[in-house]
Parts: sequence; C-alpha cells; structure tokens
Amino acid sequence: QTAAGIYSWLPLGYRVLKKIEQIVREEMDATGAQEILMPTIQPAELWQESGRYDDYGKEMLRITDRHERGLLYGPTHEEIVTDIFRNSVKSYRDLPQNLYQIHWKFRDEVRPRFGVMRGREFFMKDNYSFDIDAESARHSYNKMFVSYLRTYARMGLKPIPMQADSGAIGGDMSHEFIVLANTGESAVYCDSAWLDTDALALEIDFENDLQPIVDKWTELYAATDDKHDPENCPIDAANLFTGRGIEVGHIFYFGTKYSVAMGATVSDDQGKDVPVEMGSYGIGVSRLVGAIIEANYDENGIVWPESVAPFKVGLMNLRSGDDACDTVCEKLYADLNKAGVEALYDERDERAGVKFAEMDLIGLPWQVAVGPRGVKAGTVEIKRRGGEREEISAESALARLV
Ligand code: 5CA
Repeated sequence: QTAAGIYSWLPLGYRVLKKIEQIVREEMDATGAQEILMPTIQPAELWQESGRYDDYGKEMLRITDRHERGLLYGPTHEEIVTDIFRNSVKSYRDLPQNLYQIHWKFRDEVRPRFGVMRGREFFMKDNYSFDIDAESARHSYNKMFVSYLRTYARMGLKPIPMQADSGAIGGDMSHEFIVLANTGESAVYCDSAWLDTDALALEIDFENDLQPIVDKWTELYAATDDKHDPENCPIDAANLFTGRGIEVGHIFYFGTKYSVAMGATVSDDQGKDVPVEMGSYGIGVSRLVGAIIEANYDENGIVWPESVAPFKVGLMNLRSGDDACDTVCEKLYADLNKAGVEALYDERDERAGVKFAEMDLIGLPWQVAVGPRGVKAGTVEIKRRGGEREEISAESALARLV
C-alpha cells in the first residue's frame, strides 16, 4: 500500500493482474467488442452536460489545472465514451458498437478496505454498448451477461449473476456478478443448484439469440442480503445455500439516459435523428486478484487456479551451491523456459523447510524440489499444490509440466 487505498503492484501480484487482464481481454474480443484507451483525467464540462457532476459527490476526485479549468480523475467513463461516440458515429449503419478499455479508475471511497478489493485507485475493465433500439440493446446486454459467465469461470471462479440496483450509473436493468468466498463483503442466499453450475460447458454463438441462456441462468434463486427476505424466500431450507460473496462485476442497461443528455444521436433508416440506446459493463480486474485468493486458499497459503497463477511451477534447489543439484536445476529451468512453461526458480541459500513453506504460501500449481539425495538416485520430487509428493526423473517431471 502506497497510500490509503492506493497500491503498487509487485512482481508476483502484477503477473496475476496481467493474467486476469488477458482473460478479460480475450473474452471481450470474442464478443466482437473493440479495445480502446481513454484518459484517466477527464474535463468537468462533460459531467456537467450529463448532469452527474454535482450528483456524484465526494467519491469523485476533483482537480483544478493551472488555467483554473475543472478536471477530475475518472471514476467511470460513460461521459467520455458518449462524447467519443457522438463525434465519430452518425448513422445507424455503423451500429451496433461496443467499446472497451482496461484501465485505472479512482473513487475516493470513505473506507477503503480489504486491500485491493476495495481500493480508491483500482483497475477496471469497462465497456459501453451503442444500439439503434431497445431490442438490439438487449442483445448487447445479453452478450455481456453470457461473456461474463465465461470470463469468471476461466479464472476458476463460480459466478452467480444477481439482479441489482443500478445506483450511480442509473438505468432500468442491471445484474451484479458475485463469486462465493468466506470473507466476502455481502451475505449471499441462493439455490444450492448454483454450486453445480459450469459456465464453461456453455456452447455460445454470440450472434444467436442469447435470451434462453440468460433466462436459464437467472431462473435459479440468488440474492444478496439487501434483497433476500427470509419470510418470502422461494427456496426451502434444505436447498438454500447461505454463504458470503464478492461482487466482481456489474452490468447496466440504461437506454438513452446519457445519449439524450449529451446529444449522442444517429440518423435512422428514415433519415431521422434518434438517441442511441446504451449499456455499460464493468469487471473489477484488480479486485479479482483479491477475490481469487479469497476463493482459493488453504491452511498453508494461496492455491492459484492454473489460468491466473503468477508462474505454473516453483522449482526449488534444496542445496544451492552443490554442483550436482545446481546442474539438474539449471537444466530443468532452461528446459521449462524453452518449452514456454513459466517457472519460478528458488536458488536462495535457505533451509529446505523455509523453501517448502514459502512455495506453499505463494501457491503455484506445481512444485519441483531438487535435493542431493534425489539427484544421486536420479530423481526429483514433484507435487501439485495441496497434493502428494512423487519421486520421478527430471525428464518425466519436465514431460508432465509441458
Ligand atoms: N460504469 C459501470 C460499468 S463500466 C461501473 O462503474 N460499474 S461499477 O461501479 O459497478 O464497477 C464495476 C466493478 O468494478 C465492480 O463490480 C467491482 O468489481 C469493481 N469495483 C468497484 N469499486 C471498486 C473499488 N473501490 N475497488 C476495487 N474494485 C472496485
């Protein structure tokens, strides 16, 4: 922590952040959305146009430049993207559009807490859809809904979409995506059938009607504490799962709220100017680093899902400086690198016990330990994080990891 709610990213955490970012990017690209990059510093005028400048309150960090012009550090980007849209898109023929960025936001939260889970400066994927009418906007919303299910599942998480209030963003349709974790901020009540869902089993063609998938994923009961009413719960006690969860994403459909206020119109097929229908969609990329840890740990430390682990393998030289151990380690490390397997090599002059404990703590999916006894017998020790140790040859270890 560099200042309250403001973080620097050190090597291991930064690698995880980049892995998460890349999964988010791939899943966004798969929906046909296009990546852009908008400034973090925004002019106050755009927010005066939308009417949110005064409403947003103290969470917005307001800045004045040397010419006394009002600026702010963006807490979200509806205004900027609407301005970009109105300057560049004029015809219904150029719709639909879906633009995303992965960038820093700042919200001056009263109580930043739980580390990167509720920061003031945080990394978010935000995207914005533009459609000619409500029906097509609904399809854009559904695309994001389905894409989010896949995105979180690829990170080893079980996402539960829940109806939500749209708060400061506004609008009339909104879902939060919650992942289960014991230390989550909100209490979650849901049908225990949620625990058996698997979003990666979905066959998706984003051009098809996605409403049936959305309906299927919203028919099971799920609510956070502010919406759950024990008196009127549709699930009987035996099938009700009660736990805690973390909000890792939020999607909104708000129609013409910003396009009317800011004059973002296109000409329709009759040549008439109509305001575009919009939605916005957020994923808490830096929050996910914390959320994935909270959902995946045991008494010895973190248990990273392989898709987001900072490295796939931790290679421990249990007797650094011993020629035989050094040779086996260095060859294995070079071979892993050559094969494109990300490996962390612990060659410090530390006791074996310390190395094992720290390797468990950082939670890489695989561990390989090379010690003098094994080297003499032609073996190394391999184990999955949390699994059993096995003694095999260095070549077999390499084969298993590639
Ligand atoms: N403009 C909309 C969508 S682009 C928006 O800003 N939505 S949001 O406010 O719900 O934020 C999107 C996601 O960012 C949240 O679901 C959450 O996962 C993450 N997030 C929000 N506030 C913070 C924070 N203070 N620290 C870390 N992550 C946050």
